[in-house]
Amino acid sequence: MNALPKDESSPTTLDALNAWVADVARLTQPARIQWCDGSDTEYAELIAQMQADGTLLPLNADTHPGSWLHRSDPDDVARVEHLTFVCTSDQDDAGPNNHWMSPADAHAKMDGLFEDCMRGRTLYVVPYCMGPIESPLARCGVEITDSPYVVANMRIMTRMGAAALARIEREGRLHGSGLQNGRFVRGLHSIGELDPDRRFIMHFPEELTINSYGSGYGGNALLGKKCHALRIASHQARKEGWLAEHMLIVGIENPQGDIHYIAAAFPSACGKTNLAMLIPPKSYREQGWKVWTVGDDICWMRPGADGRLYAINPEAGFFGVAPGTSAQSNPNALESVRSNTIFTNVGVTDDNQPWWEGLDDRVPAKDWQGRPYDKANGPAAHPNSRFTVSAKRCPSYSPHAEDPQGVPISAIVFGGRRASLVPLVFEARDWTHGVLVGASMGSETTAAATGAVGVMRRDPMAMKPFCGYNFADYFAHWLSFDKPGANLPKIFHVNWFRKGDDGKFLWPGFGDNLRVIEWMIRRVKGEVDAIDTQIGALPRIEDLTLDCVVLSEEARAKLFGFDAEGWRAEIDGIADYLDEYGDRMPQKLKGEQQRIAAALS
Ligand code: OXD
Ligand code: MN
Repeated sequence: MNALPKDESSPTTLDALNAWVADVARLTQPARIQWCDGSDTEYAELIAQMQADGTLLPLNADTHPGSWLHRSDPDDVARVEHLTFVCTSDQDDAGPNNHWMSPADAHAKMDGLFEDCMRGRTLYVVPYCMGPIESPLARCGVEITDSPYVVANMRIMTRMGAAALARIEREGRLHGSGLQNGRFVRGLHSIGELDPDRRFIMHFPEELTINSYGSGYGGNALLGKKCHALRIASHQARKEGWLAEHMLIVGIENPQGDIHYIAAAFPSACGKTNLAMLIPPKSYREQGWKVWTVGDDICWMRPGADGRLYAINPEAGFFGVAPGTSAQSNPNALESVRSNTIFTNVGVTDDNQPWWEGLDDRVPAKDWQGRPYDKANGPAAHPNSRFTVSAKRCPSYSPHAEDPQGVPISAIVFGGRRASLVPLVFEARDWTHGVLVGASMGSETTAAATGAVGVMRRDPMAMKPFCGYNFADYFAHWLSFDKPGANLPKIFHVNWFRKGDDGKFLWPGFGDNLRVIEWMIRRVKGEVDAIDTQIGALPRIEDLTLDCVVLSEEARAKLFGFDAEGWRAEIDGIADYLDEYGDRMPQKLKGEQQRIAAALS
């Protein structure tokens, strides 16, 4: 056995953490170990080091101070769902929705990959907290990585460093020793050789452990995000009676000053960031409507003493999709990324500003791979290029985003990218129906994961790539919230992406989506009636404030109408989908599907 690298620098006396770091160091053989404290000095040193070795390229310091460009390996640009596994002792616990490997096989495979993989590299120990440090809803983890790019991104995306370590120590002491000492999630990550054939993202929910090898890309490598805050957290949430969801959280303030918080689940790259940072249409702004961003990707919710669901955003930053972000689509995001931002895989202009398709009319000078821009090579920015920026930089960041108890949720919204059939908005008749609406969500795939784009797939609650356990058990968990004393939010479904016969979008989207949200809030407050149909309650068109929105006859019919024949086929498809989960699928959900099918026939 090789000697341990000397680690006199450990700032903690938490035995379980020191022992784990020592074990990992023994396995991976790094040249040195650095415990990250999250300080400005540490960040500046990491940036300087990455600038020196070319990992980060400086951007125009006049237009984008403190901002950097990272060009990833061209084979490492998105999440890899086919290489992502949930490793439970019983395969059925992972469910048909996950790739599964036995924990023993997965550990053996990963230990083989990790062996000696950090030779000549620094092993960074990154303590982090998902959620406000003082929040009882927050959960902590430690990521060990050999990528300074990951460390810098984790510092933006999480509460990383000394304060997180202090909480981990506090909880560790409370919970005593043992495998799950302190309940902190252990994430081990190495970029390895960045070889797609030696790349795996493994989750061990029963051990609160993540192993990720061979990718430096966001969702595969920033382990606090998808791996911890969704896959592992969903498993923890089920055990502890809360929900870990792929949802934005936004506060909508009306002219009277009342704020309603909405949590919305849309699949990756379907506009969560845009909705979270929405700018109200002019007439709404003039009346005093305001929008407050709490989170753009992940939402942890639990019932409060009053029976309502309270939500926190476990993240501290945005890892947003750059293409399509513009002064029209999302001015708040654009303002956020004017400084102190890490851009990944965008193009640059001739004066070295970050550039992506949809930003403006300028012609870029270089593409995301650093080649002189040539249309023949495809887009200048990779379709899944990203910005990483602190949430605090967002002009609409909510003053309540850091509230330890979270914000009360008035409505939950599900939505997908559906060119046909699905109307602009409908409301579920009750919680059970709402769970079915979420469970049967479908959407066309996007560039956020490798694989074909534009293919319709079922993506229940936008959690297909992220639920750390069997979907049948997940739906049962959702259903279990409907119990005496609960005061649950209303559930809605939206589709901003309905197309007309000419293939163009029928709804203007972006800021105008507030018109739909206003209707939801009026429904929550019991202020307006709706049209009851078999699929749920549809708005009466006159109840939406449509000033300045000109809709053709076709648009009105398709956005606000409902095609019974098309829905019959959809509901049959949903039955087939639920059946894929066999007997484990809750009878209550199947019953709900049957109720709608019968009503439609
Ligand atoms: C993301 C994703 O990065 O969902 O948020 O892929
Ligand atoms: Mn996401």
